[in-house]
Amino acid sequence: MRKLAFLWVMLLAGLAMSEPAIPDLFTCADGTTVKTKEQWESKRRPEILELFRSQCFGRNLVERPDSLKFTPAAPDTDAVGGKAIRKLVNITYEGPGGKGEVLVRAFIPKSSKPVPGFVLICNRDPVENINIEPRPDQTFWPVYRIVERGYAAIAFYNGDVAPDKYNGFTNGLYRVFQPDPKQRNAESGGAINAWAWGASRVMDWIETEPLLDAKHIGVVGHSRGGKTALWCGAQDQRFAMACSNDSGCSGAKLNRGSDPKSEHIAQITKAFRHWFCRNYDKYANNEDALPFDQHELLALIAPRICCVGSASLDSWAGPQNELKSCVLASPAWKLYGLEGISGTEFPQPDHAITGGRVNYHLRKGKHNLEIFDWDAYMDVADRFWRNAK
Ligand code: GTR
Repeated sequence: MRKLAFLWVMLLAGLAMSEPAIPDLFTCADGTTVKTKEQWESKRRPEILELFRSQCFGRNLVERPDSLKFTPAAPDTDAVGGKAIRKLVNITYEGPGGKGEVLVRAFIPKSSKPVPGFVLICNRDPVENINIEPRPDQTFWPVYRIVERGYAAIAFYNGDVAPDKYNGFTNGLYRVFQPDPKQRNAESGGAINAWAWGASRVMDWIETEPLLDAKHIGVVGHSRGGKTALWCGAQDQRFAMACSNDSGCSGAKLNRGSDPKSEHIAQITKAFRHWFCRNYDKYANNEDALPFDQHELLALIAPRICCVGSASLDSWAGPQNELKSCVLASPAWKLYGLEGISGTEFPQPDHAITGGRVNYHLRKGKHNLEIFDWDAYMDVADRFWRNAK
């Protein structure tokens, strides 16, 4: 009897210690296994996208609206000490609930050919961080640095698309396209989905701008903006690169894999109800029931470039589990004969794992977007886009 009890205790302890199974990237819903990029593209990729749509970020109210217009908000001017041209563009759209407007700020280095660049989804105070008159010392969006390195610095404020607060989905994009919030359901998109939609509308403008090289544009975001950059890059294959800075929970960080210091679905869905679709609530304290994990979000970016940046003092975002995601996502790049991440060992602060199309860096310091992070993303872009500049 005692022996039996001992065996039970051992078994339960073993179960508690074993890591919950992380969904396999290549196992389809019907149990078949992906072996080629054709199977990935036609079957598994759409399956994973659909899971993130229906269970996490939610669905779009509209795709590209017919009413979409781009209007200069001011005449173009010289900027960055004469090294760049500043363009301010209003993106407008209309729906049954009225009009919406997003202001794009673009600083494009003067060049004889179309310029590659980065779109920042700015989740911080726009006056402080994406001012139309940038200062040389600003770091969250270091326009001077980006321009000096030969890239266009493009940004918009996420709050122009949808507010970053829970107020019943009655403002921004929701008000324009679904004035009656009672029509929402468990799969209706939340704010992250709305902001990602906004970044795609910025790409719609970029495609019309002859000074920009639309084939070499990265989407960048920090924290909630980083989750958004991944979701945008996953869906919108026009972005050649997606950069997640300190995105953590529901961004690059695996949900499974023990990391008690990091944020989990229960915390994020409680504190930020407006970010996700209601179905996501089902997975609070119930991660094992999730039909996906975050490595699959990264894998949706293949074969394009994916960058994940963490900070050494940002345990809330779970740096180790962000790297694990990169490792588990990498087989998607292999299907294309390309290298995903080029190493698996957790780096020292201020070091990167770089070389393949999935790149990871660990900046020394706190939760923030800094010059070190931008340089890491631009180093990767230099490697792949040298001839584009
Ligand atoms: C935190 C949140 C994180 C992260 C961060 C941010 O409070 O828990 O998921 O997104 O905000 O966006 O700054």
